[in-house]
Amino acid sequence: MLGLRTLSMCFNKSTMCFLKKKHAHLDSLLKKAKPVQLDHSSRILILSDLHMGNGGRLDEFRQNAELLKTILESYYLEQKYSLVLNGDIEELFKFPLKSIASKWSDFYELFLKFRANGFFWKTYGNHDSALLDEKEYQLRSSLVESITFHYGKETLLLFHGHQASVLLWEAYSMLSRAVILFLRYIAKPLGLKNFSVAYNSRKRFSIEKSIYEFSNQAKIVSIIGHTHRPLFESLSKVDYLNYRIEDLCRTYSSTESERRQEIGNKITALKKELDACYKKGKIIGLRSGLYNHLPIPSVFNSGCTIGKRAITALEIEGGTIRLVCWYNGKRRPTFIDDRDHLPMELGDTGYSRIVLNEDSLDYVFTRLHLLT
Ligand SMILES: [Mn+2]
Repeated sequence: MLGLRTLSMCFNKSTMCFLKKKHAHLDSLLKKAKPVQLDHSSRILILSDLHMGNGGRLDEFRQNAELLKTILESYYLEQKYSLVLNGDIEELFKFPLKSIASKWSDFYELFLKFRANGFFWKTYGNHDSALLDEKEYQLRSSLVESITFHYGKETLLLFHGHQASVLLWEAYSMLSRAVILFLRYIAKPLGLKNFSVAYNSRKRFSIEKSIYEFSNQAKIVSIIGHTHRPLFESLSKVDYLNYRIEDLCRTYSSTESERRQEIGNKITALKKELDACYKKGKIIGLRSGLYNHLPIPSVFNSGCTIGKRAITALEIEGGTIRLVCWYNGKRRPTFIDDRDHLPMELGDTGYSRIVLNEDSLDYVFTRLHLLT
């Protein structure tokens, strides 16, 4: 009995220690972040996980490169947005920087143009932290580990997200060179994909959860990338659909009969989309929900730009934060019809943007303070 109790106490103690250590990393990101002041005229685009390669078959960036270039040039630059690239921009696990920089040099020039609109910052992730050793790197003066946006008295912290995994973080700092060489010369020829955290849903969940706990404790909003899964107000797509359906069911019963058909149709469409998510989840091990209680809107994730059909991104415009999706009109993702917002076509480019979710920062922080 005593043995078991001692064992469990030791276990709890080491778990606590582990959590403390994990949060200490995140805390230091908050302390040493590059500060940026937001105001009512701020316009900021946040992208992450481009995973740029050498333009060859294994380059995951390639398929959406044209789409990304077009929207940066013809939309965000023109609309006076500043730019944050939130980590894993270069895929240095698979390709040497030289080959990436020579293939995509026009993107480097394009990124730097955003300085004229306000700023251009770039955080590093686990796949491109080796940039710190590159003296000749073209975007070196924009490279930081974390950024804070100051919105009135409130703080938003931007970082890639891999720092939440202590084991990963420590392993990388000790073994990074060996890991990089292994991945570049052994994993690449074999076409191994599974080494990336993006493909492991349990790891993904534990990283999101620890950033969620940290953010709630510090009463800040964290904006991350890394897991390749978009989050808005701490909710994944599955969580969001669940809430929407519940909400519509409630509305349905209190609505006069003429409008019920329309709401009923919407519920059916959302239900179909949700079922499709669960079906897919069987294969990729999708986990719904970070929590079983009231969600606190403290974690946002921009998703990635290497999606099969689309690019997701976060926009901040004045006091509003949005999750948006850009796609090629010919290869339209299936969910688009069920949303409240209508897609906007970008001139005659064939590309469209749709707002997946949007809220005011005042609401986000009010809810954060009321519920933590
Ligand atoms: Mn990453």
